[in-house]
Amino acid sequence: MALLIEIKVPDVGNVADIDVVDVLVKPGDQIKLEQTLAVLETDKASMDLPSSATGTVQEIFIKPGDKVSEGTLIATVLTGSDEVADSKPEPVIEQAAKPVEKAPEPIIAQGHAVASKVETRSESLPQVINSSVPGQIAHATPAVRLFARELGVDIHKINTGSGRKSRILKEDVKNFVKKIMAEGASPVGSGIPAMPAVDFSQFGEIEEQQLSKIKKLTGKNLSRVWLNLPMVTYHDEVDITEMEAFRNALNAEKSKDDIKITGLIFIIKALTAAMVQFPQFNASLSVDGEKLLLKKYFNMGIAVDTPNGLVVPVLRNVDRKGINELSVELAEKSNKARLGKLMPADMQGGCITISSLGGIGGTAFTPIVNAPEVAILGVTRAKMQPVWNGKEFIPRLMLPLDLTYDHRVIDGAEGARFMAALKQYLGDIRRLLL
Ligand code: CAO
Repeated sequence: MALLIEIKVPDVGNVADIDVVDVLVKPGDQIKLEQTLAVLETDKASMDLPSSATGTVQEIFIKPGDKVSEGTLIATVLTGSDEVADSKPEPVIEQAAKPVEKAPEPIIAQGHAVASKVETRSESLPQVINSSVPGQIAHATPAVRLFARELGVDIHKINTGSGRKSRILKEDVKNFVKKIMAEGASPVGSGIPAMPAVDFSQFGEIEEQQLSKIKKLTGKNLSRVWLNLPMVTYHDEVDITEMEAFRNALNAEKSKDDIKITGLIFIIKALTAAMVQFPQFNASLSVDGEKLLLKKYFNMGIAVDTPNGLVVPVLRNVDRKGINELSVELAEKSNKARLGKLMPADMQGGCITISSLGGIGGTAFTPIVNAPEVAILGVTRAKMQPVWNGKEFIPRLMLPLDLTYDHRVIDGAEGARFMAALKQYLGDIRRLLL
């Protein structure tokens, strides 16, 4: 024989005006014994209201936002007589949960069974219903939600919990953080919303191409630097007419098989001299941001464009090497880089980096500091320009330079002075002997 069961809020220990957080069923739904009908919440507890019968929901009398008390009618369920629970369902207790002192009793209202499951938490945060996955509703207790909040994790991003009925447990939050950290992204910190996924195929044909390992690693590192360092880029240009004449003269003396000297080698020497003069450019900031770690060695990273992406081999002790030796070493390292044969040691220990796009073109750009270094020098294409000498315009070869620095370490004036010194060395390379 079919019975109409009224399901009411049970005795929850003298608490009135309990918030209805969610209603999980609707009229017409087939529900099973113990299926959660609604989620209620006080400032100290979150409660699942499970059904005490199997049957069809006839009517729902509450909605989210309502306030209910003991005895409030929740729903009516049409059921066969043998489908009514005759024993008290077990309360759902999760990690960090404290059961109520007084266990909730099944309530018999108008001859029909109403059961309850109560969980009490010491925290006062509301329970989270994770609705980020359509068709799947996961819960997290206030304790877990508090834990997630303390770590800055948006609990809605955790799709499924490993607890009963897909509840999100502390362990799930920990695993989520571990996964994000392993992927190198910040789960929290920046609070920057993720880019939305776009289905480009709706606009036309597309092709998917895997990024190279180097590109993926570089991308992560650059994003990390971008988010951590307040960077400033200072632009200037230097007259390298004399330097270029000297370089051409040196190259003219070389035989066909000799390695030619490129302008970059002079830039390496001039940059080294400027770092000797301004030691704060040959330094790294301690992780706690309290100390400057000054380096007494001079190793220079050179950004090299390769088919697989950007790599930065390091030339060591550039202060102790001459123009010819550095030319050979740069040629060797950049060839090795292009063949993908650099060893990790070849790319470690840099003090500052040069990124030269001069062979390609450009008038200026804003390179990103290769942290924990504190500065990077960008170079674009030198070109002949009319320069006013007080009486007339004369053609001079002008080289654009872009100095990006970590503003936590380098002040604007220091950056400008450093650039002025660099220009002096490049403008008159005899000064490198001083
Ligand atoms: N202005 C004008 N011409 C320049 C120049 C400049 N600033 N820099 C280089 N050139 C010329 C060279 O003299 C050479 O000319 P010739 O062929 O007539 O001799 C030509 O451009 C090619 O030079 P190069 O690039 O082979 O040699 P390099 O020593 O200047 O640079 C290297 C070496 C390894 C830095 C470079 O090959 C390279 O890979 N650059 C790309 C770096 C990069 O991708 N940076 C982006 C980083 S993003 O942050």
